[in-house]
Amino acid sequence: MANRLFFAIPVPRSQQLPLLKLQTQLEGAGRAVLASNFHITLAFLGSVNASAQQQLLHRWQDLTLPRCQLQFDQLTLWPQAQVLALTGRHCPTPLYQLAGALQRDAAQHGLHQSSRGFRPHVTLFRGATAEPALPLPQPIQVDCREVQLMISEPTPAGVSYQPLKRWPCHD
Ligand code: 2AM
Repeated sequence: MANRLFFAIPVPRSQQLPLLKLQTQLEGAGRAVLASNFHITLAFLGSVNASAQQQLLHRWQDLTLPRCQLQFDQLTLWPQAQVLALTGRHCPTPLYQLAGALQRDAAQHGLHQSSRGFRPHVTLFRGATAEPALPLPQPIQVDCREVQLMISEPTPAGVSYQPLKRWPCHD
């Protein structure tokens, strides 16, 4: 049995409100992502079988990331993916390095090969085709408190993300 996996930083519940407000202001831009699904993808792995999943968890058993913050100051439309996302120009170095290492590890072990480098973002809408109708009024901060290895499962009510393993960030 295989799982569709990705490494991500969840947006803490206490920081979801500004994102929900933005979705309301941008209503009609596409299919709004549920607040409980807000996250920053570090590395998408694709479909991973049980043996590869075990090896992956073994390789990353000592994954560490210091607590850090991301500032998002733009709304960006990626027309091909039909994604409207919150994006930022600056990324803490340890987060950038971790995402790169996770992406390289996936490619080296026959999992998904990312075609682009890490671009920190939180997807707000899927199925989006039009440029955002408003500039971001003010930057939005997201704290990186933990890294999660997530299972993505389709359900009749939409996609569901379940953490398979969590690594709390350290001080
Ligand atoms: P997103 O971060 O832009 O929303 C689970 O599907 C997560 O992995 C989603 O958050 C999604 O992107 C990301 N993802 C899905 N398919 C992908 C792909 N082919 N390449 C890179 N990331 C992907």
